Amino acid sequence: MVFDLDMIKKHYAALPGRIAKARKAVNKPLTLSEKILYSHLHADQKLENFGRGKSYVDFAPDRVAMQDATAQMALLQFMSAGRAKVAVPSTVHCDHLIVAKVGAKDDLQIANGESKEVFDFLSSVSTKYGLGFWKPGAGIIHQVVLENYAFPGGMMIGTDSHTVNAGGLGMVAIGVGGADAVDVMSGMAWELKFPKLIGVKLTGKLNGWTAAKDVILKVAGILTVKGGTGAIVEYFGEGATSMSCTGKGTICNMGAEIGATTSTFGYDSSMERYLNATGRAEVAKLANKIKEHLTADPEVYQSPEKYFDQVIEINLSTLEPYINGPFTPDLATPISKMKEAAEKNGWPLKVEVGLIGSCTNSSYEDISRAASLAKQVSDKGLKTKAMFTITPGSEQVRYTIERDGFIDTFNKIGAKVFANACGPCIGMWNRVGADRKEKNTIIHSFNRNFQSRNDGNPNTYAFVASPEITTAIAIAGDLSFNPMTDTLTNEQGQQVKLSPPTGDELPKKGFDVKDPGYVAPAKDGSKVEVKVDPGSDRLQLLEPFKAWEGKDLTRLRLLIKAKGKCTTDHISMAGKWLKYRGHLDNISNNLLIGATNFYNEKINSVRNGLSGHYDEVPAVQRAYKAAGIGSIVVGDENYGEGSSREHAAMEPRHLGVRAILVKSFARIHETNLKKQGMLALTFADKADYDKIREDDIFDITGLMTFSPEKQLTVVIHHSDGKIEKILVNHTYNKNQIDWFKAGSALNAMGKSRPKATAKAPAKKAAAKKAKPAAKKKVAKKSSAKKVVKKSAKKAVKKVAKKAAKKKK
Ligand code: MIC
Ligand code: SF4
Repeated sequence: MVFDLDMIKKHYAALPGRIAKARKAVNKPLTLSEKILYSHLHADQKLENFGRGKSYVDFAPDRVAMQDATAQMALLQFMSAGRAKVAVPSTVHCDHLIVAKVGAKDDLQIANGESKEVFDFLSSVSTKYGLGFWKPGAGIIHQVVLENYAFPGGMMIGTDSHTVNAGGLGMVAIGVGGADAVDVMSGMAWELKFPKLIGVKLTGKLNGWTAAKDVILKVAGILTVKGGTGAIVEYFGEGATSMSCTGKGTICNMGAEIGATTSTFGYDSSMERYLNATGRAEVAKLANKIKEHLTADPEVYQSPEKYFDQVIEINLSTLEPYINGPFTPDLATPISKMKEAAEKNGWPLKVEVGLIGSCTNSSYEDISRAASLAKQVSDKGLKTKAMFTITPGSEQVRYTIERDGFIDTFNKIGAKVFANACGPCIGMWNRVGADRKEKNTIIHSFNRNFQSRNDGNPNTYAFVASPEITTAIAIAGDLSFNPMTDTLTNEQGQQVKLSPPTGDELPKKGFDVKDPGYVAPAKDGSKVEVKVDPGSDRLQLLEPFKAWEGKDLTRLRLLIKAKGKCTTDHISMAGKWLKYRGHLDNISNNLLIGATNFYNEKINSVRNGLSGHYDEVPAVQRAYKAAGIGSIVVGDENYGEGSSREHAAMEPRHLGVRAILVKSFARIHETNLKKQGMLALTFADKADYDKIREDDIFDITGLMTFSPEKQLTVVIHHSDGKIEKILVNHTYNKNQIDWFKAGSALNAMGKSRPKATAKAPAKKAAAKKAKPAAKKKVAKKSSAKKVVKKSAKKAVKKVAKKAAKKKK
């Protein structure tokens, strides 16, 4: 089945004309990224030669994808938009809420029970508002998108940072927070600062042990976790065209780990083969007709340095496999240097678990190549030393690899096949013994390896590698094993070598699947009821955030000065907390519980400025909130790196933090903060980070004349009576300043909480007492007893009136 073929046809018909106009405006040959961006300008956006890294531009993406953990918040916001249907094709994918423990069948059954309320909510919202719904077990969002929806030259956004995976099929696909998705689903423009462009020229050809994953592991080593910020990475060259489409997907996927806005590849025969194999020959045919518009103009790839802001060249013929980590995906070590690096740094050499799969690496090619190694275990009389797990990316891949005997091969080495879901990649892994917090090593073919991410144990040293290297190292049980040079001792005491992996790019007998797990929306959704139980601890309707009070912010306390890496996993942990992604108050109990306090180097232990005592971060912030005192969070470089989860912005907003002041931000998180009405500020002089003391009190001034490119001032009142003033930068444009003033982007749009659409009482907690947050079990059924503020009631009435007027 080909989804949304008419939309693709329409886009392709208009493409040559749009590109010609853009070329005229830019007045030089165009990169692929520019062709896609310029051909997706919003109808109200004037065409001009946009400044890369400067101009804010309004776009009209073709589609939206959301996964269950972020879709809850996105759809709760969308429901307030007052629309009967989504404005562009949109889908919801249930993949993040399935705990990997026993194996696919049992785990799925448990998740379907435990998260029934959430899945029911998502499926009823989907059917009501016209979104395609992929039920639990159907697969991981990005694999399902690649198999069904991605198309060359298209543009999409998704509420997950790895939406960028679709660049493997020649799209510009960008990860965003839920509020951005609401804009596009509501038919509004989607704003993005026009990206800079990084060109990566791939020469040579992958061979032997090297896989597509090694390209991005190497690029991550070159560019680091923030080197791609604000840029699109465009890959080209003979090395690009000789690679499989899913391999390209892997490279684009992990572009999220270098902070890139997205990555992409020009249309080529590998994409045509993939479209054909996944039942979309019609799309391939259409794409073939306008081929030259689905890649850069020839001059660009001939002299890339003239057209890209930065060019990197990698020779695939000589590229070595890499292993990145621990704790950060950009710490790249070529496999031949791993022994030395591990010994020098004290990384445990014994590997406990090897995990393959995830949205990054679960293509047929990946699995078949890994299986060719697993097969050698029995052929060569070996025994696998580490535990081994597989999380297939989609039911289509799982069904096909089972049919082709690969699952059997993996079973023979004692592997566990988990559900087609995120599982261990996002801490949904009930790993036996993880609570003992022992120092140990694991290796996986996922994309991220932040501390505690996979199993909640901060002492798990997680390394990222290709599925091939992950499998070889799991067989050896040794991080320093280099399959290209080292031998293993088999059961007979002989020294044997693993032969390089082999596999098929696509299944020879074609893909197959019985139930792909797709549910189409109702033709007429108007009668469908969306229920949110007011006593639920999983779902909570949203209350509009308060508008700015119209004056400078004063007497703010310091909640935390975070030291070093502070990713969204540190700000709003996943794992068991994924459960509360639809309930803002409950999930706020994980606010910054993973961040390190600069002053005592402890995690989740900060000074309460009112009592002088140390307590957990959410508890301290709730105390400030109860006392009506605002606060600020101070952070280091690339604050908010990683995920698109807007909870990391909504939680501090909900609990009364007013500003986040850091050395630098990751793109999605900075936008999420702006969207939720927070102040996202950066030190004009990074050394001022050192001026912040634990018991300081802050004023933020200049807000009365808050305007683009005009610095604000933070006045620091030290406890010894000394006062220092520091300048802080921001990147708000006029529109975004309006969001701040209105309290959030949603407020600024004149949208508010659902009334006509959702079946739930209008009442809801507006005020809560301070409570010992993280320790305490999230209160069940507490909402029913919550206090209802008059102002909240008024707001609801107002909205209801507005909605009624609109309907007329
Ligand atoms: C991740 O890989 O960190 C996630 C979980 O997929 C997130 C989304 C989320 O937090 O729900 C992401 O990458 O955006
Ligand atoms: Fe899921 Fe992991 Fe991919 Fe995020 S990176 S979508 S958690 S598989």
